[in-house]
Amino acid sequence: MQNQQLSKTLSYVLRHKPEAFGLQLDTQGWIDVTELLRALHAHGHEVTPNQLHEVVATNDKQRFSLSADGAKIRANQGHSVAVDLELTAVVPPELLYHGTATRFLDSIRKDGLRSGSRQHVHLSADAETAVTVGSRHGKPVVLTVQAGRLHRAGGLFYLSANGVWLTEAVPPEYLGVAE
Ligand code: HQG
Repeated sequence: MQNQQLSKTLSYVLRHKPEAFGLQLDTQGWIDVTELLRALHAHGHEVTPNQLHEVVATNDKQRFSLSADGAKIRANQGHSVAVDLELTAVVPPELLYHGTATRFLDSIRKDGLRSGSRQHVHLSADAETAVTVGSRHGKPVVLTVQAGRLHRAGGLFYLSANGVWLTEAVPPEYLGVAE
């Protein structure tokens, strides 16, 4: 399997559907590396520990982490299965960004940002990243999120191990359209 394909498979297994490979994440989202490689092998994918390490190290968004002893692997964010990433709530910057597609704007103006199938709403620290995120869904548009104000009102913010800001939901009154 090519590295990019392996990265996609890892996202699928570690964020969304471990059971598709007969696997189960632990409470914190970890899977035993040996078990993972065995399960991939059982599904016809030959992946060596070296290739796995290379994909973790070189992944463009640093999507995955290995445990300190290298025995376990997990996704840093993006889960739809319930996991506890043991993130500590932190004070966000005053302004964060959310990239989305223009076709979602009416609904977002009405309901705010919802996490949908994922555990969190994903926010970006800069507008450029948000454009890339939004482009995945169609014609991109970047929304500003008044994160500081929402935090002072009791909203909880987390920073994933790979620099993605996470929060539970953003009500419409905290949103604007970036210039
Ligand atoms: C939209 C990628 C209608 C939301 C990225 C988004 C990110 C609403 C879509 C990570 C809505 C969900 C997550 C509402 C939100 N009405 N649409 N009320 N509230 N939406 O893929 O943020 O490459 O689940 O704007 O870089 O696009 O996978 O979330 O367009 O970090 O590592 O519903 O995935 O990272 O889409 O992306 P997604 P996202 P990876």
